[in-house]
Parts: sequence; structure tokens; C-alpha cells
Amino acid sequence: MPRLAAYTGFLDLGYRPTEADVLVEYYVEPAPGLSLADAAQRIAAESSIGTWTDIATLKPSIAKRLAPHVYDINRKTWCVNIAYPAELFEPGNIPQILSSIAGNVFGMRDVANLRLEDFHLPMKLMKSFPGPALGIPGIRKMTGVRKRPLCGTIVKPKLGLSEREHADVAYKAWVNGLDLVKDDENLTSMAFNKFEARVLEVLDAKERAEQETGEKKIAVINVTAEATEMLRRAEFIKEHGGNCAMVDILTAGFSGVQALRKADLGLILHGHRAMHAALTRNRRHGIAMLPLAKFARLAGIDQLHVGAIVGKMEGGAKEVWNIGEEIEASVIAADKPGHRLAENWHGMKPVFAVASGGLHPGAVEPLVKAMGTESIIIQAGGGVHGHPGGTEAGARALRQAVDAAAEGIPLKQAMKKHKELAQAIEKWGAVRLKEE
Ligand code: CAP
Ligand code: MG
Repeated sequence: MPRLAAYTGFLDLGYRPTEADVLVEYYVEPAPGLSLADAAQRIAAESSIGTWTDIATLKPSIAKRLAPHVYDINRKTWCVNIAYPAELFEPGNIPQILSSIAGNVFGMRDVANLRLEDFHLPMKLMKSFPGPALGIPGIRKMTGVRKRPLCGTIVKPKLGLSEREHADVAYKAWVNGLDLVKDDENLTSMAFNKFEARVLEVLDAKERAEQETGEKKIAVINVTAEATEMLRRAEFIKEHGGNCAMVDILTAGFSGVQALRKADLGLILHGHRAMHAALTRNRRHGIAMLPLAKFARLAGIDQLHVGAIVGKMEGGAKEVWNIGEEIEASVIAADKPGHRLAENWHGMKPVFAVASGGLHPGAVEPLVKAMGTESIIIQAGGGVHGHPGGTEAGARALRQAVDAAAEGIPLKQAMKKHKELAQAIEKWGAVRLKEE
């Protein structure tokens, strides 16, 4: 393939970004024979107004108004920063922003590898998104759980139970101390577990559990499907007294998430991130979880899976903590080594960080040490239903571990008081947080 004509004229290292710019940080490995500056300019062009050759139709006035600026190149970290005029992006439209800064650029022959590390939006664009309807304050108000982490389970096996069996597992988890019970990411409406029947069974179980415990419970029911069907399913949950809809934000797509939020049903929107690792796992190519989490907050997700640090999925303490702070705080300081750009959320509601994936009661203490107690939801599927005493004992053990961690009671001491917790630690051990 002949070397394509250069995309030039976007290098502007003296440029100082303005408050009106969209900023993006990329990790870039140029194709052989290209410098980092060459590759950065081609990325800037292809993600904005340029293409592989000069064109007669690109009037100087357009370039003047809309050309981006490559304003920082770091040859030690292979990162480049690009400032884009905000006019290049449609207010309120996540797909269009992704098609610009996370679209063609990944396939360019001019880059050997490329990773979108973070982006920053100016206030006008930030405010064009609704953000969470409830967020942490709304969910804490709804449940009455003021301080400690919320805790929950995922009904397991992922698939296979009937609607009634599924609801029975949910009931057992709720009456034994858990706040939330969640469908698994691949449970939608199956021949053996139809969506509507599951909603009715689970909400009946929730009502009985609430009466029995005097506690407000959350039923996280998965609506993931084609967009109009997702809306219909979310409305069905609402009509039958449900309080939460779960959506697999990447497989359903941000367009679907935005449509669910636009329906404004007053439901908690639980964002599962299944498929994220196809984009986030390779540190040299793809999209980091941080920008995906930012899009989830902008789109209106109230609680978002961010990683569990000590669970079965990859994602270390620093990265998960950075993401947790990004979706919760209102003003974010830049964290250069962490590729995190400064951000101002202009009062957009904070999102609960959901820690899940390979967790069990023995993992709670280090997780709370790393993530605090105010803004996390701790979920365990296998770590509840795999307890030697079954779901009931597993739920009790998880809640015992969360209560102890929230009160600063050492696990060893809590184990002496709670047999279910001691049994869980006997089976799975106590997890140590690895130093990063
Ligand atoms: C956890 C889980 C969640 C993972 C997703 C699962 O089950 O239900 O989908 O938490 O990972 O299917 O693995 P276990 P993440 O508790 O039995 O592991 O939260 O990192 O997106
Ligand atoms: Mg799952």
C-alpha cells in the first residue's frame, strides 16, 4: 500500500487549550517510518475534518474554524494531546463523539497501536447531557442506607433457573441481609426464563422480603435488548413497581442507554460493562475503561461496574480508584501518570461504583480499604451462592463482612462473632490487597 499523502498542518505545540475545547489524550505507537508528531497529526485530521490527501473543498475558513491542535507530545510516554473546537461535536450525542475521537482512527495504517486514554468536555457540551437521574444520593435516599456500602448478589447460575426458581434465590438473598439482587449480564428473556414472568415473580419476592425485613430492596432486572424493546421492558418494570433496570452498556450501546435515560422512568439505571475488556484490556490499543465510565455518567447510568481490584477480573487499585473518583466527584484533578485529564462535572450527580467479579466475604475488607465505604456497591455471585451453607448463609456472610468493614471491625474479630462469615473465610480465605 503506497504511503498515504501526509495529513499535515495540525501540529501546534504552542497552542494553549481554551475552556471551549474538547481535549483528548491518546497513547500512540506510530507505524514504522512515521514520527509521533506525524501520527498525531493524522489522528487529529482523521478524527475531525481531514482525510488522506489535500482536498479542494476544504476552504481555509473551515480549517480556521474547525481544525484541531496537537498541542502536546510526550516521547517518553508515547502520549499525545489534541484540542478540538467544540463545534466538531453534537451536544447530547455520545455516538457522534465516539465516531469522531474513537472511530476511524483505530484502523489507520499510520498507527501501529492506538489507545484512547481520556477525554475532557467543555461546560457547554457537558451540560448537554442529563447525567444520572438518581445517582448516589437518590439511591441512598430510596434504600435508607446512609453510610455503609450497599451489598448484593447476582442470581447464579447465570442462566438455567425458571422465573420462580430465580425469584426464590432472590428472596433468600434479600431476607438474609442483601440490598440488591441482580440478573446476570446474559439473562434477558429466555425460553426457560421469560422477562415479564421473571419481573412479576422477582417483584413479588422483593415485596415479601421488604415486609419481612422492613428494609427497602433493589431488584436489578436486565432489560438489555434492541432499543425499542429495552424501553418497553423498562416501562414494564416501572408499571409493576420495580425500581431498577440493568443495561449492558456496551453490547446495547450508548444510544440505547441514552434512550433509557431519556424515558426518565425514575428507575435506577444499573450499567453492566460486559464486552468492555475487548476494548480496555490491551494497554497499547483500544479504549481505556476511564473514558467509557465517563460516557456512562454522561448518559445517565446511576451505578456502574468499574472493577473489583481483588476479584477475578483484571484492573488494579489505582485504575479502579481513578475510575471510581471520576464517576463520583464533581471536580477532577489531572493525573498524568494515570492518563487522567482534569474534568469538571458541573454538579452532575455522582455514580455508585459497583465492585463485582470473583468477590466473596474474604475480599470485602481490602476492597473497602481501597475504595472506602461511601460510594461503592459490593456484589458477589459465586461468593454468595457458593457458600457451604448455600445462598442464605452466603448472603449473611457477605453482609456480615460489609458491616464489619464499614464499622472498622477487623475481619478476624468479626469471624469470631459470625459463623457464616467464618465458614466463608474457611472456604475462600481472606484476600490481601497487593501493593501496586
Ligand atoms: C460476577 C458477574 C459479573 C462480573 C462482571 C459475572 O459474578 O456476575 O458479571 O462482576 O465483571 O458474571 O462474572 P461472580 P465486572 O461474583 O460469580 O464472579 O464487574 O468486572 O464488569
Ligand atoms: Mg455476570
